[in-house]
Amino acid sequence: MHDNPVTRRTALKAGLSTALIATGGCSRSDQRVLRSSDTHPSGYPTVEAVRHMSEQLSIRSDGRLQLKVYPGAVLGDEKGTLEITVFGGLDFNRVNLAPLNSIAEETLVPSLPFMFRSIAHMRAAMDGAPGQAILKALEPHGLIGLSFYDSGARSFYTTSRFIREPADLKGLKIRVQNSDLYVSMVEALGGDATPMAFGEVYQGLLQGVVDGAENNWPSYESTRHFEAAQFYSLTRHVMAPEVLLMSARSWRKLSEDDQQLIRTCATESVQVMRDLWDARVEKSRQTVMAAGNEVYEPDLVPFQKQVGPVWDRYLSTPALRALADQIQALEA
Ligand code: GTR
Repeated sequence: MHDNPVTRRTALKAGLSTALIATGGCSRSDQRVLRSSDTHPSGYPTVEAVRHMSEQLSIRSDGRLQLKVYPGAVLGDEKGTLEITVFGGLDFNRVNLAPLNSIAEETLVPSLPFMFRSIAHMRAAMDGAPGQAILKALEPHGLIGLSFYDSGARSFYTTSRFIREPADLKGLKIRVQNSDLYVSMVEALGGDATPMAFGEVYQGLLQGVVDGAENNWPSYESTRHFEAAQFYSLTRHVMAPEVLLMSARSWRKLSEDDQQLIRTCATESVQVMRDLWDARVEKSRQTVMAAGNEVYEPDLVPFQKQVGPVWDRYLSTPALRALADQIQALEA
């Protein structure tokens, strides 16, 4: 369902007819209809933040710039839609940093386990010079980085037991995002890593294709993974943010004024997203706890120690090491 070509075609057609409806049935010659993909459903903070941006764009361009959001992975999973974005078949995309790891190596740095000491540290880094450098690094790869959104902290959940220490991952097949870094991370902690698209994880957990996965509170809750895998251990091992980006091909077709307007609206949507995010984390936690789930708070030090070699492997150049040092040195 998540990556169905028929649904995709229907959605693209729907986008076209919506554009006509929005203009009262006749297309305005100066109107640009832009499309944005998201793997999350309506109501999820990333989707609603881009919708907020879309409203602002429409208001401030007098209806000329229409940004249509396609939630729920109807246009495909993050890896597939990213490829389409690079080729200009999609204008905007909201993805996690993980699928960008194989495209721009700079994105590896904030994706590393235990890179950030807290959410405040992550926000300071991504709002500051390191974040700007990482967004800029996407450009040679056909992508314009617009802004970072929160993604909280990812923690492990399994169908059978709590992860109290790394040894508890032994013998467990853990779903990871499509990134070699996360395969290495789970292996360094002693588990078996299984890369899998987000939309397949729920069935994967039910059918025992995987024994567990890892994600933040809102994703654990919105996907109903919490019903399939009830043992949530707050390892908080990754705080990699989400990113909103544009296809460089679509970008180049816009006037400088429109580019600037898009940048402004994207930047403004960050605070909107953070407010939605903070509220959603709490709501999701309550939903999960109300279902009778329990959580375990492990000592993080053994986990941090065990992923040391992952840092050495992925901080493979002086420039990446310097970026990591810059982030670590930030006080927040
Ligand atoms: C979520 C993230 C998605 C996707 C998903 C996953 O937290 O918002 O963009 O990366 O995790 O695990 O695939």
